[in-house]
Amino acid sequence: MDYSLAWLSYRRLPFYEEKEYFQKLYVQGEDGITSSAVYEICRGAEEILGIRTEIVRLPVSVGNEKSEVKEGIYLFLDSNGPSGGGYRIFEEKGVIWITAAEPEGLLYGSFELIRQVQRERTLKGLELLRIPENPLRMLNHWDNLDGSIERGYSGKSFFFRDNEVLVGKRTEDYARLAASVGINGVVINNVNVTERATKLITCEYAISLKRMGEVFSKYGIRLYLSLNFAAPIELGGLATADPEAMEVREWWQAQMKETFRNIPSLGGFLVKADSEGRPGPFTYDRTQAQGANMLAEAVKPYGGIIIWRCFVYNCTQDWRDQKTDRARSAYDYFMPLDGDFHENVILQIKNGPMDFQVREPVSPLFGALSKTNQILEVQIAQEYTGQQKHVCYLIPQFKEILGFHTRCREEGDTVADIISGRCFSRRNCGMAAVANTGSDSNWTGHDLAAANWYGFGRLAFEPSLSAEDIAREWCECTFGTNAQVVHAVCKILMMSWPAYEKYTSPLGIGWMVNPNNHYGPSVDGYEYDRWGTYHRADHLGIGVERGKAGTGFAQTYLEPNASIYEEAETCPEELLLFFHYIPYTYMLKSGKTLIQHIYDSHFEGVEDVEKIIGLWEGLRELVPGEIFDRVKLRMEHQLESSLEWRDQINSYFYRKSFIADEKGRTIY
Ligand code: GCW
Repeated sequence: MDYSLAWLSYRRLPFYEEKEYFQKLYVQGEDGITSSAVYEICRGAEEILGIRTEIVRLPVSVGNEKSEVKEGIYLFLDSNGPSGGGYRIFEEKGVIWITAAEPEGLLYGSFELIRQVQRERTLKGLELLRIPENPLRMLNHWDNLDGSIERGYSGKSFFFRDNEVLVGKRTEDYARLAASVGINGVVINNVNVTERATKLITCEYAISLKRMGEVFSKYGIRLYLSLNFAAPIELGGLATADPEAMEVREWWQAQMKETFRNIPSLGGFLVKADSEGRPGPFTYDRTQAQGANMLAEAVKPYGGIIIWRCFVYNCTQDWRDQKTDRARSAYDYFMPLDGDFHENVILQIKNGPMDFQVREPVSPLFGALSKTNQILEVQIAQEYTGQQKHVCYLIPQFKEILGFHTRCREEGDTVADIISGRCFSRRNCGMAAVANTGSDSNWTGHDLAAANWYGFGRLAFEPSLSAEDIAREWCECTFGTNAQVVHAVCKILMMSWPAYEKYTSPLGIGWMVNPNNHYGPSVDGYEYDRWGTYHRADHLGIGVERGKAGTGFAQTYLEPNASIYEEAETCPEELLLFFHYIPYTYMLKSGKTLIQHIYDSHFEGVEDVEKIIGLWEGLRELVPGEIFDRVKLRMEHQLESSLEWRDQINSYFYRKSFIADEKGRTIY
């Protein structure tokens, strides 16, 4: 096999006192998902404990009678048990019960049980009740049919090669990994659907996609596709893709009938429309709701859903234009449509109003939209956060986003409350991450980037887990329970996002990356470009004025957030330059001027990378040599890159401001 199984690469435990449970596994039901649960327990027992588990099939009625119960593990479907993928695991008198209302719960419970063993936890007296908070927990792959991956940093696609769909062992292992952390939906192709990818909905790809759907289904994962809004023109030869035109509606209805017949397990579609050159309803003077609803009607007979992205903005802005604000656009386009979308439409909203920067405020759509299904979109592909060459554990960032109080009501108003459906009593909602995987042998390029994949799934399932807990879990599953390793790796992970933020663009301003590839520093790279991504630095100060005197973006938030962001004095400092133009001499709460903060944080960021390397160095004999070397190499590169960031940013602002570093350090 030319790839590892990441956190499912089991290590044999020489001593584990509670092996005996695994001698026998009692199971009811023979559906695909329950069979996967059985397989996972047996595989874990064999590889970790060296035990060949005997499987005992039970008639559906047995299991309730506790007197008949013998030692072992029971996978037990119980209509009164936790539903929605939830499960209960408990140990009682030598028996481990995994109970759930649906097979998905049994599968998640089985993975959890194996995780307990991997982490060398005792099973005696175990009592866990877990119910996933977010109904949809999705990965979005930006994989192209030729095998390339847009913003992919881990090799080629394992879904496509040379315009063919690949279904094989790796598909299955991918499904195992994704399901083990609770993922239940996967979009396999890029949201930018062009050329051949438009045909994924046709008969041409029916056989392989049907198989892929089946492989996924066995692991409780639904297959989704991205579609091209202009398909009626490109595939159907129509003159228009106007969502209100009868021939267009009929074309989609006929096509969807065929597509769902070909791929019965299909969950629906993800759509990027009217964004960065992609076609959409705006061409025909129709709203985003008219476009989405037309597709929703076509997929409705098959139980399909339409996930419609809100990443709609003017990408041909002039830098002199100080009024147009990309940050406002999703809000301005979608807020007036609240309540207009069909029940099987979900709006997918990027976490921030710009584009996955290291620091952004939360999108103001969260909390404002109250009559619309919503998915929060985050990016674990580290497009703007070091491209999986730098270690940057993003779960702490996601935790902050989920915990943000939108103020849409007194209590239960956080982003987590909204996207789970609790806040506005909705069912079609959840979380999606732009995936960070590829055909590299470790799946994610940087071995430590796997913590973001693992962590995203775990967090989407259980948002109350802390970033530290998730780091520890991932680390113990991946590297074992050696305290020194766990301590150092968790420390590295927890330091990494703040470190990246310190040595890149300051206080929420973002960008300052090289255009196109988005890697490495280029302070003015986007300043005079058309993408609406400015820092507005001059010789007196820096920042985009987004209060009332500027673009007014701060006012899109609900009170008191709007007032808090409106004034520089109350604006959280990590977002200061996102919301305000600030003089270099402005005094921050730390007692430092803005310019001194820029210098200091950039020196600190590099020092943090040095510390990270020191921590990793200490693990030379304690983690597999191949992984040690691979990570070390990337960290050395990260150090170089962070120095480049530090020096370019510091020189730029020194030269603009003419204010010297108080500490007299070298600034070129
Ligand atoms: O920021 C941009 C990325 C594009 C991406 C787009 C999006 C898939 O640079 O590569 O396109 O976001 O989210 O649609």
